[in-house]
This record gives sequence, C-alpha cells and structure tokens, in this order.
Amino acid sequence: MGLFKFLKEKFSKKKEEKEEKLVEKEVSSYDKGLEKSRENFSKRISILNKKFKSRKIDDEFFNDLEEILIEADCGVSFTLNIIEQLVEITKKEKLTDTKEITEKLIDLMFENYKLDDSILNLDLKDGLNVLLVVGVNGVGKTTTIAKIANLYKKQNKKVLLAAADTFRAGATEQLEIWASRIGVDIVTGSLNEDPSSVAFKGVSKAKKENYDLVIVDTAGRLQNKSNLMDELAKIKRVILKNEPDNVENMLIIDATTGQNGVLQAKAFKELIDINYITITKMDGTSKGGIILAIKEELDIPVKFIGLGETLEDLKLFDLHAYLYGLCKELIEDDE
Ligand SMILES: Nc1nc2c(ncn2[C@@H]2O[C@H](COP(=O)(O)OP(=O)(O)OP(=O)(O)O)[C@@H](O)[C@H]2O)c(=O)[nH]1
Ligand SMILES: [Mg+2]
Repeated sequence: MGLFKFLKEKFSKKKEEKEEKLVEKEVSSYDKGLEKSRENFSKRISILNKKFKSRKIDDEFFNDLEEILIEADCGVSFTLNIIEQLVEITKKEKLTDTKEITEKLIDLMFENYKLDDSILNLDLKDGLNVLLVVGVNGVGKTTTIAKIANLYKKQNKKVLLAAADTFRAGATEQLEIWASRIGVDIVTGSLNEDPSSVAFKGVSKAKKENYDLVIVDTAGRLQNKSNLMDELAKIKRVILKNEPDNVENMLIIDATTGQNGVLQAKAFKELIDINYITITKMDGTSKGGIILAIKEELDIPVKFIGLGETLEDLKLFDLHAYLYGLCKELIEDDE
C-alpha cells in the first residue's frame, strides 16, 4: 500500500475510536504546528489541481508543482528528484487525474525521505549520557533543552543542565528559571567564564552523582565566526576527555530561517559530528518543507521537531504525522 492510502487509513476520522484517540494526541500537535505550512503547500496544490481538473496534464502542471515544492523550502535537489520521478510515473501509468498524481506525490515524498528511525526514541544508554546543544543565535537552543529535560524528567530520569552559555548576559538565568520550573538540577558559571569549564563541571558532577543525562547549553554562534566555532571544538574536547562514551551533539535549526538553516548545518557539520538535528519553530513558518531539504542535502537525521513555545510542544519527529500535517487537505479531499 502506498503512503497516501496508509495515511488516510491511519489518521482518517473514520478510524476506530480507540486507536484514533491514541494517535490523535500526537497528530494534533503536528496538525496545529504545521497549519501555516499546510496553508502554503496543500492549498496551493489543491488550487493547481482544480486548474487542471479538465485539462491535459502537461509541463506547465509539473512546473507549477515544482515551484510549490521549492517555495515550501523542500530544497532544489529533493524537489527536482521528486518531480522527475513523478513525471515518469505519470507517463508510465498513463495518469490523467490530478488526484492520482497527488497521491503519487505524497508516496514519493515519503519514499525519498529515507527515514532512519533508529534515533526516534527517548532511550538512554546505561551510565551517563551527555547531550551537547549547538546552533546559531536565537534558534531555540535553551528552550529546546528545557523541553527535552522535561521529557526525561517525566520518565523519572536524573537530569542535570549545564549553563555553558557564559557569553550572553541573562543566559544562565534563563536556564535556571527553566530548571526550577521543571524540577531538574543545574550547574552554572559566572559571566564570561570559559564555557568549557562549565561543561566540565557539569559532566564531572553528573558522573560523580550518577545522573542519567547532562544537557550542555551553549552560546549562539554564527557559523562564520571562527573564534566561537573554535571554542565549540574546545568544549567538545573537554567533554570527551571526561566522558568519552555516550556523548551526542545536537544541532538546532530554526525552520523560519529557510535555506540558511541548511548552510548553518553544513558549517557546524564541518566542525563537529552532528548526531542529529532538532528543527524548531515549525509553527512559525509556512515553509515546513525544510525537513525534507535537510535530510536530502546533509543526511543528518531530524530527531525532534519544535511545534510551539510551551514545554509540551517538542515531539519526536514522526514522518507520518509530519506528512499528514503538511498534506492533510489533499488526503482528506480524496472523496
Ligand atoms: N513558536 C515557537 N517558538 C520557539 C520554539 N522554540 C523556541 N522558540 C522561541 O524562540 C525564542 C528563542 O529561544 P531560545 O531558546 O532563547 O534560543 P537560543 O538558541 O537559546 O538563543 P541564544 O541563547 O540567544 O542563542 C524564544 O522566544 C522561544 O520561546 C518553537 O518550536 N516554536
Ligand atoms: Mg540560549
């Protein structure tokens, strides 16, 4: 069964009530968070489909579709691949109905994503786990750390935060407020203290006191500022010296920055291994295709997705719920 039909069955309102309730809670965050993107993506495809309802499907149709995908920030390479495959299938299967073509489009978006679901869980390794959080200014690092700490706290894990953003005045206080709100411990340093020393203190305390997870917040840094990027490499070295196992680096990308986010990821990837990406502020953009572009161009998996400002608005990335959130009207309209 293609993904289109699968999504329709999985999320359709007609589904049995018990299962629906379970699925709905997760889906409603995606649904709400992707509203703007859906408006831009599904609605435009619906309009295009109407325009071609009784017309022959020609190059103009595929050009318009290509434009919609690119403007939704799906990335040039991902878009060109998909459109090429779609043109081929349309010819081969002699499709003439725009609805059938839309169905194939959604199937292809799914198949081309090449999902790696091995990281899509909240499992921790035995012993201490260290999560180093990096990204440019204002992308949502500190807020995402709070959301992740909250997820693990709710699983009764022992979580420590390390406020290694000693660069921006107020950054430590911001993390302290989150820590006390969530009820997790925090290690801080003074303003302008070497951030790697705060990271070191955090990891040492966490090791000594048997924490499950220490999350290290860092200052926002532009990818082209080499001194700050060097500092990041130093933080990483110091952490690894103290805790060589179970260290993961998470890059945060703000969805509203569009293709610039892809450039940021490339620069950070050159400096340190990025284990996975969290995309924030999906609720604030109409260009939700950025997830598809990141995967295609960087092959770094997306683990979490930020769909709003509250603690509950961080979800493990769910490709089904995401595609459904992006394409809901197209799927529901299929009668
Ligand atoms: N709407 C929305 N806002 C978000 C999301 N994630 C973070 N924010 C907001 O983005 C703003 C910046 O968040 P921070 O967590 O301070 O970002 P930061 O990367 O730590 O910033 P610096 O430390 O200054 O580099 C805050 O107003 C957050 O509430 C999200 O998923 N959706
Ligand atoms: Mg911050």
